Parts: sequence; C-alpha cells; structure tokens
Amino acid sequence: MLEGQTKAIRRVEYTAPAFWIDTVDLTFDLDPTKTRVLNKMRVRRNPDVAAQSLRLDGEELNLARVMVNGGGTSFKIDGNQLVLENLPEGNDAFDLEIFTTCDPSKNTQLSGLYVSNDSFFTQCEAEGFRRITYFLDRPDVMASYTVTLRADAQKYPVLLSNGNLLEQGKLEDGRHFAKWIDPHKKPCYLFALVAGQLVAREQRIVSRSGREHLLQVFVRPGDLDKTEHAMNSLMASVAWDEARFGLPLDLERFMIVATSDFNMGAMENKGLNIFNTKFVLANPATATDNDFAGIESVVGHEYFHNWTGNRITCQDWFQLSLKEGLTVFRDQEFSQDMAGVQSARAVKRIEDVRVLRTVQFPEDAGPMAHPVRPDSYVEINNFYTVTIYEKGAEVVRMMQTLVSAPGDEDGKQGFAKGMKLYFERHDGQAVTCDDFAQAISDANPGSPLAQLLPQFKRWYSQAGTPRVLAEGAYNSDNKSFTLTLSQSCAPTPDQAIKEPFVIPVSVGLLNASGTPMAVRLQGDTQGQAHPEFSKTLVLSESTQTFVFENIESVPTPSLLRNFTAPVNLDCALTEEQWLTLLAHDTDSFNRWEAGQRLAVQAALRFIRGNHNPQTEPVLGADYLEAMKAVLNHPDLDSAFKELVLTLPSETYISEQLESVDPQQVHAVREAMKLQLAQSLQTEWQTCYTQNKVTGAYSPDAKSSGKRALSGMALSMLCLAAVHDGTSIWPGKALQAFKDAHNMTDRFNALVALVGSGHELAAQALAQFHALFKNEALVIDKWFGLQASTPDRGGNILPIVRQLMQHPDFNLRNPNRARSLIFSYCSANPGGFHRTDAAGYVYWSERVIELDAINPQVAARLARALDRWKKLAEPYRQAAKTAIERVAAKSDLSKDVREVVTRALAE
Ligand code: B3K
Ligand code: ZN
Repeated sequence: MLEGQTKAIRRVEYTAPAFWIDTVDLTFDLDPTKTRVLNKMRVRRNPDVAAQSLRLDGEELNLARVMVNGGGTSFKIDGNQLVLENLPEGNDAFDLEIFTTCDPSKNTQLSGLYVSNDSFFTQCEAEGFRRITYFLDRPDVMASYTVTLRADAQKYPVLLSNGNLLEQGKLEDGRHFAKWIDPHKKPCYLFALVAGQLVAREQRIVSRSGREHLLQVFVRPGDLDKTEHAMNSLMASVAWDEARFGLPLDLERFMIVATSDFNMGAMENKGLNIFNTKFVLANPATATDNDFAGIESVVGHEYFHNWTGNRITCQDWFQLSLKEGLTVFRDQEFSQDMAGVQSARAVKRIEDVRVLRTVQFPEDAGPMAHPVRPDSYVEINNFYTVTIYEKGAEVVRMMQTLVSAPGDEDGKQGFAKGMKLYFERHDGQAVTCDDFAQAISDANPGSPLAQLLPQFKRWYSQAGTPRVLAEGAYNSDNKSFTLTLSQSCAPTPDQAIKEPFVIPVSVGLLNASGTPMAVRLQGDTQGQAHPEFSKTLVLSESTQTFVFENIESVPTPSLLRNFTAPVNLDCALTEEQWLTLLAHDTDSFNRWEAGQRLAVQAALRFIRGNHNPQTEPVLGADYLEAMKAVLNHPDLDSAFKELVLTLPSETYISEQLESVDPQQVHAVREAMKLQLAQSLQTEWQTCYTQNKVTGAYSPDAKSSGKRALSGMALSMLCLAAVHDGTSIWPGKALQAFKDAHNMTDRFNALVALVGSGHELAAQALAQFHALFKNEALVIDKWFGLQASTPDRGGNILPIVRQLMQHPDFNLRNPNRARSLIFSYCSANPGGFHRTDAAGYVYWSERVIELDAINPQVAARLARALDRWKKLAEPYRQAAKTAIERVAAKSDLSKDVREVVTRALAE
C-alpha cells in the first residue's frame, strides 16, 4: 500500500475550496475500453481563501491535455492530484480544459464510469467523479452541467444524463449524440450518465401546481413487465412529498435506470436515479412482498433526496447524515403513510426498530462505532453505515417528537414548519447538520428542542447507544407513582467520557387488569380538561424523577412507547407485568416489545445457567399460553402476529450477553423455535388455512401480512413434522410450492421445506432453479436461502463452498456475491461461527479475493467479524487470527485496511 493512503481526514480540518467551478461542459466519446472525456470548466478563485495553486482530484485517468484560456499551461501530478500553479491572478473567471481517457471495461470497482451488460453506467458518490475527470471532487463545489454523449448508435441507442435533453442527432460512422443540460446546480457526486440498449415505461403526470412532468423507468428489453410497481411507487412519492412537505418535483423529466451491477441499493443523481435492479424489478411471479415493500421504500428514498440532499446538499462528507438520516426518516414516514391504518404503521415501525437494534446497536458497541456526524475517516465509503442512516433517522424523529405541542401531539406540524424554514434558509446551498437542527429548532421556539438544542446535538457528536434505567415506586398513601430515569453510555473508540443526552421517553400506565390509566405529572397544569393516557418525558440529566398523581393502584409502566429514542432500556418489570403489556398495551410497539423481552429473558436465563436445550424446555408455559392468545386473537393483524411470534434473532440475543458462544445461542434459539412449533400446532394449522390469500396478487399491507403469517405457520408445521418423523406437512409444503400463484407463497413454501431439513427440500430447490434460471434476482434468492438456512451439524459451509463452483455464481456481481457470501458470513451465525474456525477461514479468503475486484463490497464483508472481542473461546482467538490474516496482506485497499485496523485496535 502507498504511503499516506491510510491518512485520516478530519472534520475540524475543513476549509472552503480555494476555487469555485461555475460551469462544466463535458463531452464523452463512449467506448468500453477507451472513453475520451473532454471537460471544459469556468473556474474562478474563491476570494475568501488565499491559495496559489488549484489541486484537482483524479484517479486512474490518462491525462492527454490541459489548457487555460485556450492555451497551454504548466502542471504537475502529485499523487492523485493534478496541480496547476500558474493560473490567472485576480477574481475573473477563466476557462480550464482537461482532456483525459479512461477504461470503463476494467472498472470492476463500479465507482466512476463502468460497463455492465454492454451498457455504460456511472456511480459518483462519494468520490467516483474523480475517476471520470479531474475535478474539485467535494460536495460544496456546485456547478451547472452541460453534457454531450457520443457513442455507436446501434450498441448504445439510449444516451442519458442529468436534466433536460437539448438536442440529439446522427454523427458519422454510425455514431450518434445527445446533449443534456441540467437546469440545477449540483455537486459532482450527483452527476450521472447512462448509455445502452434500454427500454422505458413512461408516465406523464401533472403535479398539484399544474406543472407537467415525464416519469421514466428504464430497464433492459424483456424487463418492462416488472416496472409497474416502481412507477407506481415513484408517482406516490411525488404526490407524498408535495402533500406532506409542500415539496414539488422541480424537473420536467425524472428518470430511473436499473442495472444489475451496483454496489448498493440506488443512487439519487439529479433527475437520473440509477438503481440496483433489486429495487426496481418486480412482478408477482418473481418478487416477494418484501421485495415490493423494498422497492416502494427505495424509490421513495431516492426521490426524496431530490430535496433533502440535492437541492440542499452536504458541506462535507462528515455531514452525510444531514441528507441520509433525514431522507431515511422521510422514507420511513412515507412507507407508514402508504401502509395506512394505525396497526400497519406500527408494523413498519417495529420492522425499522428491529433493523436498528440488530445492526446499528452492535455497530455502536463495536470497533467501527462513530457519531452520527463522524470526526474522522480514512475511506468515506466505509461510513455509509446504519449509524449515519438509521440512527441518523432516529435523531430526526426525536426532533419531531421534541417539537410536539398541544394539538400537534406527534410533532408533525412543528417538524414541517422546521423543514419549511430549512428550505427558506438553505435552498441551493451545501450546509451542515447544525444548520438543519437550528432551522427545526428556530421554527419551534419554546419547544423542548429549542430549550435544549446544544445538548440535543450531542446525538450528532457522541457515539454509542445510551442505556436508560427506569425504576418505579408506588406510594399508596398519596396515590402517586414515582418514576426515576437514569442514563449512561459506555465509552466508544476515541470517546471515553459521554455527557448526558436529551432523551424523549413516551410513557403510559396500565392498571392490573391492563386498562390504561390517566397520566398526570405533579406540577403539570395542562391536560386537566381531557385526561391523557400517554406522556412524553424529556430526560436530559443523568438522573431525573417524574411523579405521576392520582394513580389509584400499582401501575404497570409502558415505557419508551413507539421507541421514542434509540436507547437500551432497562426496567425490572415482573414476568406478569410483561404479560400484561403483551396482552393489553394500547401501544402496539410496546406490545410487541413485551413479547420480545419475555423471549430474550428466557433465552438469557437458559444460556447463563448453562442449561441443555436438548433436555429442558427454554420457554415457560405462561409465555406459550400468551403466544397462543396472540395467534388466536380476533382483532390483531396477521402481520403483527407474525412479528410477535418471530423470536429475537441470534444476533440480538448475543448482544445482551457479555461473552458469546454462538453455537450455544444458536442451539437455544432453535430449541425455542421448535417448542413454539410443537406446542402451538393447532394454532399454526388454523393460521395456515385462515390466512390464505386468494384472488389477484396485491402487495398491500393486509394481504402481505396474511401471507407472512401463513408462511410462518407452514414453516412451523414442517419443523414439528420433521421432528416427529412425519411427512404430511412437508408434502403439503411441496404441493404449495408447486401450486403457488406468486413468489411470496412459493418462496415461503421453499423456506419451510429447506428450513425443516426435510429430504423433499432438495427436489424443491432443483425445481426452483429450473423455473427461474433466467431471472437473476430470483437466482440470488436461491443462493441466499441455501447460505442462510439454520445450520445442522456444520452442513452449511460445505454447501456454500460447493455453490461457489456453480456456473451461476459470479463474484464480480455484487448482488450475487452478497446473496451467497454475505448471507453465510453475516446472516447465519450458527453456520458461520464454527468451532473448527473454517467459517472464519472462508471469510478471510473471500475478503482478500473480493478486495482485488471491488474494495467497497469487500470492506462491507470485512465487517462481519466486527464483534469478535465479544466471542468466547475458541471463537475469539480464531476470529482474531482470521482478521490478522487479512491485515497481513500488504496490498489491501484503504477501504478494507481501515476496517481491519479498527477491528484489531486495542
Ligand atoms: N446516496 C447513495 C449512497 C451512495 C453510497 C456511496 N458509497 C444512496 C442513498 O443513500 O440514497
Ligand atoms: Zn440516501
């Protein structure tokens, strides 16, 4: 590795750019192996910064010519920078012209300009534009772009870039051109081009303001029948942003293009979003309900970036959560609004919190822990994390909660006012997280957010998940209930001491029969006219006491309703109290949470006591009765039932332990599952038959919830059957697999068979492959399922190694690599953490192999062993050895280098 490649970039070292680039005129002669790029810029000095030289970023470019104001100029190359020292003095703009070539066919990193399936695509965020031309590749340099694309007309009939098509026409030698002009200034990370054989679904819409727009979804010929849902999601997104936030579409044309080779989900390039096919293509035969939901959410997310990210962008990459946290919050709200009824909204909230707690909480407790606004990085691509995205969204959500007011209990109106002010102040600018928080606060003077703003912003600067301890005491003499809340936060790398956070805690109280009690705080003057049943307390000190009055009997507190803050909550409720919440809480989130608590407690008791799950039951009779009641409940949604009956993941259980034996956790959880399967057989059978959905497929919340529950029931029935040595249910599952009318039911039946370990699984897997051999996204599912299936006696790793030899396996395709390798290393703890260390050896081989192809994808995989220090022996030492094996390689990318260096740091 080159000297200086591991140098950390620090937030405090930010300085404004020494030059501005006002306009960029790019001409591309597209050719897979040698693309020519002519870049003409209008540049001027930034009068606020004294600097002589202009340093432009460039990577893997062949430089042919540099001209200033039409004439030659001296320049030098310094590492990855082109340095121009003899530039015109004064504040006048000058012309800078740079001519380079690059080789898109060799670009396996998929950053910059690359070729996929004979088409050209770009990916510029975060620092890919420098792989296309020399530039000030930083988000605070915003320019107006004109782009001319020239290419062979037959091979590349469609030529797209940002903005509006100005002209197109024929050229000599069978080539043609298209010229695009983007009416909006943008940072270079939002530049995009696409060229290839593509077809589009088109839709004209008229927005609220009466403006006409053309929406287009481009895919490869043959995939048009899978674009309807993406287009519907896009139309819904446009309407939602206008209705909820008053933010209209600001472009005549909005394009989405799908590619099967993509490092992440999608990219919000101005007016020309580029998507992973996984988040565009769906029809009932090939996509599951989860896929449909994922498409809606990602299409929404990228569209919402048009305002939060593109119109107002980030000053520097440390501010990434300014656009990502906010946009995730917006897409979560969008999906909730689309789901409709309250119970379906709660399901979405539970799913989001589940991701936060199973992925972000571990990140925040491990070697890669960083604040929502990091202070330093080596490779920015390593910081597109669940902390920046999901925790960032929670921080925005807390702001909304903290600007609530009488008549606006959830804070939505206050928050919308804040957004309005944010756009009034900063439209067209590159700003910071401080600017955002200030706007939300200023629009809501007097709110808890405004009162506590500097302290609230510790959520941006302090890493780690706070712990909140809640202790209640009932006083029967004066009928009061005293709730003491205390907070703490463990040290994280580089941050030993944590100051108290501002933590909104929504609270309700239930009496012994589960009826909600009116909550009134001592000294509270409001809320007397109408009794309130929920109250948001604001914890801002290390310890605070809240006294509730007129409480007639010992209450069961329902704390942190709807998960009002991203914290770990410790509260010593009795099993009976958790059961009361599970049966009666009016807050659906906490109702679900009560079930999870009971299951986690049962698992932990068992693991800590070193009991044998083969000989003793893990789950007690009360819990099983409660689950039975949930399944039989006439009013609860199927989707909610499925969530309640889903046991906490092995990862989540492990996070609650001080030292983890993954095989023990796996065995205990599998035993719990089997117990649920066996004790509730009658209920599962009823669920299976009662939740069948007939008629035309629709991915709506109600039908998808039913399919989820019937799928779970089938899995449980097959599991119990295999254990009892009977084949009736596996036989039914195979039949259901064959008869299915949609991918959700078909895949659920396949999961049930494979998960049960029944011999019919092999037949179903073979048939599934044969049916869908031409559908790449379905074949990804086929690989993924086999790699993530619960391990039985170490059977998964040999299957994974064998699947690497399958003709359909391709390490260069990120979706395929993820479907096999990540499913095994990151989503199958029981299969991966082997006592013989063979899983870790496999991991280290793949990290090294992938790093040579695609560092971004490799660095993601490198994080699978983040939590190695928490492992018990022999896993701990074996994991460390595997990480050291990777770290010992001298030619690692800085992406992987940063991850393994942090993992091994003391
Ligand atoms: N902004 C992109 C992510 C870019 C990742 C670069 N490594 C997609 C999104 O968050 O919408
Ligand atoms: Zn985003």
